[in-house]
Parts: sequence; C-alpha cells; structure tokens
Amino acid sequence: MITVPAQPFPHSFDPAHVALLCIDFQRDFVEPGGFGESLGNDVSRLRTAVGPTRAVLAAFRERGWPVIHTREGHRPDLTDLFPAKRDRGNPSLRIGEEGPMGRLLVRGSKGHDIVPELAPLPGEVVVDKPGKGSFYATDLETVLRARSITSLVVTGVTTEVCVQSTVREANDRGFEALILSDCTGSYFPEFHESALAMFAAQGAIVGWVATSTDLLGAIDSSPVPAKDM
Ligand code: C5J
Repeated sequence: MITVPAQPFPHSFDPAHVALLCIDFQRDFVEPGGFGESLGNDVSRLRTAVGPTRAVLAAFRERGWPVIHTREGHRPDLTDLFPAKRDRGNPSLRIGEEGPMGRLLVRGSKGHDIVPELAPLPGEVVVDKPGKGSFYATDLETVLRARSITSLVVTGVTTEVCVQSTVREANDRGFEALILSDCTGSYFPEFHESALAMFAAQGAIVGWVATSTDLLGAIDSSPVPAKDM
C-alpha cells in the first residue's frame, strides 16, 4: 500500500489497483480561442495545473500504472447535445460554432484535443463524454472494473464542474478518489478552493485532497515490488 499525506487524513491505495484520471485537459478549456474563453473566462488560470499533472503522468507511465484521459465534446451533428447544455451562459460562440480552433467542443476539432504537454500515449484509454461527469454516457466504469481498479488519482479541469461531477459519480460507484489540488484548476479561484474543501469535508465524504508533491513523495518512498524470478 502507498500512503499519501492528505486532507482530511492520510489516504492509502494499492498500486496494483490505481489509475490516474486526467479530466478534460483540452485546448477548448485551457487555451485562448476555445470554449472556456468564449464564456468570458481567463483561461490562463487553468495553465497552473498542466506542469504538476505532467510530473504525475510521468510517474504513472514510468511504473506502468494505468492512465485514463477524458475529453468533453459532442458528435459533429450535435445529436448528443441537450438544449439544456447548449443554451447556458451568454457566450460569444456556442458549442458547435466555428472558432479559431475549429468547432467548439466538437469531436475531431483542434480545440477538442488534449493539450500537447499531456497528450495521451498509444495504449492509454481516452474516454469521450458528452456531459460533465466522466461516468455519464461513457464506458468508464466498465474500463475500471475490467482492470480491477478501485482507486483513482484525479487531475483535471475545471475543479468545480467536470472534476467535481466525476468524483461524486466515482464515489457513488464505490471508487476512492484522491484529488490533487495543484493538478486541478478553475477559472474561479474561490470555486476551486470551495470544491476541494467540499471533497474532503465530513471525513472525506467525496474523497481526499493532496498535492502532487505529497503524492510523488509517497510513491518515491514506497518499496519497488520484487521482480518474479
Ligand atoms: C466545463 C469542464 N467547465 N470540463 N467543463 O464546462 O469542467
């Protein structure tokens, strides 16, 4: 077991049953000209999560532990886009309209891609999702159960929207989640802080919160399993 200093108390996971979840690190949220900016947000606020997530990603890849990426987006014909989602806010451009990085939040457009620093490697699972939660209308639960994964290390954007929806869905399905505070980000610093506080409140009612430094320190100091003779 690996034990990570965390809020509200240390969190232990079995490295044989853990996966890293990288939620929606897409150009549409993180780069200028995408969906996030069309809603009037300062997208530079999300960039801080990229560097620390890259370090955690490297640690998982070095050890051969599973990595799962998610992307929020829609079919090109938008048949999976509810009006309840399309019509929210007062954006300069709506989902499906043409922006500087192609059609906003549409699968196949440049803006829908994961940022190059965190791009999936061949063999890593990429889950395309039409909603905020990563379990809704996807096969994520099947992928996790087929690999006997019980613990998730969670990174991604935005903390209070897709990360929060996903960890709540994960908790309801019996998965344990360790959310990394510096590997998540929001356009609204106060929402980031509140969401992290909510996860860990009431004895980790939704999950545990730690920094990437705490996680990487715990991983580095854990014994390397002996190789089979
Ligand atoms: C949003 C997300 N904020 N990935 N999506 O609409 O958090």
